[in-house]
Amino acid sequence: LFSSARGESRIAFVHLFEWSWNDIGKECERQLGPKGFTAVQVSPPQQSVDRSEWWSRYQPISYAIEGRGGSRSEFRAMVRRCASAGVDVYVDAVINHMAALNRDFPLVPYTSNDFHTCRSTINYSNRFEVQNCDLVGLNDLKTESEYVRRKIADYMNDLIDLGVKGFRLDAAKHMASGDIRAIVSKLKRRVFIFQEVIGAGGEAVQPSEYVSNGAVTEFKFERTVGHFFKGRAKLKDIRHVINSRGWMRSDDAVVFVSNHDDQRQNTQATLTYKDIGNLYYIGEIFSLAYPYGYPKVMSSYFFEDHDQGPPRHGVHSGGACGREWVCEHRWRGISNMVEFRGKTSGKFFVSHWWDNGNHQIGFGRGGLGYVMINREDFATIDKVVDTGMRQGTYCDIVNGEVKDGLCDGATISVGADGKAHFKVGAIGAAAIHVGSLVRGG
Ligand code: AAO
Repeated sequence: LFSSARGESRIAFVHLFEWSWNDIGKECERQLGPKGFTAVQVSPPQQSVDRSEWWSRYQPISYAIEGRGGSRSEFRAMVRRCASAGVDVYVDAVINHMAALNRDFPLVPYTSNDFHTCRSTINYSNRFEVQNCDLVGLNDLKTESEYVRRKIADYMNDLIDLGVKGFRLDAAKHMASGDIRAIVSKLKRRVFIFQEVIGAGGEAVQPSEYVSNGAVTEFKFERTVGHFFKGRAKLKDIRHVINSRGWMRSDDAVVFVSNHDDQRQNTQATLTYKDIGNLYYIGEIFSLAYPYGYPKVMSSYFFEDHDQGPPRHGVHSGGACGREWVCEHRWRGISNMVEFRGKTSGKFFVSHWWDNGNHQIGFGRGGLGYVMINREDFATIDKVVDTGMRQGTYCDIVNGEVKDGLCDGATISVGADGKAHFKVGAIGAAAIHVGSLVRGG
């Protein structure tokens, strides 16, 4: 029913966490459209409890489009601007529960009858508890009820009317897969659905139950990238782990290096902008180069405290990127790798693998692109490898930018035999693709 995660045009998307609708509209025009981002995931747009913590957005009190992100008309304007720039908008849909208040939400309306009655802490080995008890005290909606399903579908259809093209279903594990199917079947147009289901061995509810409804988050990817790039295993072995037994099919998987929860609470296992050196950067470059899943780039704000809400000023009103907002998606190697992923999408497989037996790897994408990643702490890469690419001079898009057909930074020459010489410093990367050819051979 729903197209797979890697449909023709699903290249990569960005989560502009806590960005305002006005800022997102501008960013679609300035950055996301030109770099070929397929879509942007926006923070939950429905009315929620009025608190400063970022997580207040995950406590709905009604389905009106209003709150910290901006007004309904600003939301509509954002969707239009993004659409003109060729960028879809995905909404983070909080539909499993309402705020941790009394079970009475007159603005929907929901009354106590519309909620489950179990309020105990969830034991994840018990399916009933996962899907019927309150998640961290949040009032759990009776998603098996026709009335509740209709109210949720009305909310999502309202967003579809505003031009929204996809949804992240928050806390999907806490809704029965069949309930999600029933809600999705009420939607008026075909949209991209991806469900947040954190897979964990031994739990009663598993991600595989949800693939029939749409794509699903594959947290194994995040953990694997974290594990290898934090240096806990030889990077050369990462290709034997990704997409191995027990992983979701690539077409069903939404993947990321880090998300808004794990960058706060799981930093031992997850790479984030806070990792010292360029670890997050090269992890993200790897993820965008590696043909598995539909990648989402996390775009954060600087924070110290887990609960800390977003900067008071938006990106374009005094809270600039690099000062209050991290804006990982603008880092040259990350935004240019989105372009790389687009240009190489026709050859969605790994070719021309090279490694040094340790933490240096290189791989091609069937002649459309080649990437070198150096995760050694000290050793540089100084190596001639077979890239499988056509002869020519290419701009290294991690270390340069193509402007008017010229490269303003480092270039890589591929010979008639497909071989090229790479020099890459410790914790660094280089990448070329068919779109970065600056002089033919
Ligand atoms: C806030 C306060 C709470 C208060 C509550 C109500 O922080 O103290 O009780 O209000 O007043 C966000 C925040 C919450 C916040 C909430 C509402 O994160 O702190 O609560 O808004 O304002 C489970 C769910 C998963 C969920 C995750 C947080 O399955 O769906 O918990 N994520 C989404 C959003 C998230 C949001 C909500 C849902 C709620 O992304 O931002 O909450 O709308 C295991 C289980 C997972 C479970 C985690 C955490 O995971 O498998 O299912 O996620 O534990 O409990 C390794 C393990 C893995 C483990 C993971 C833990 O990876 O392998 O098994 O670590 O991180």
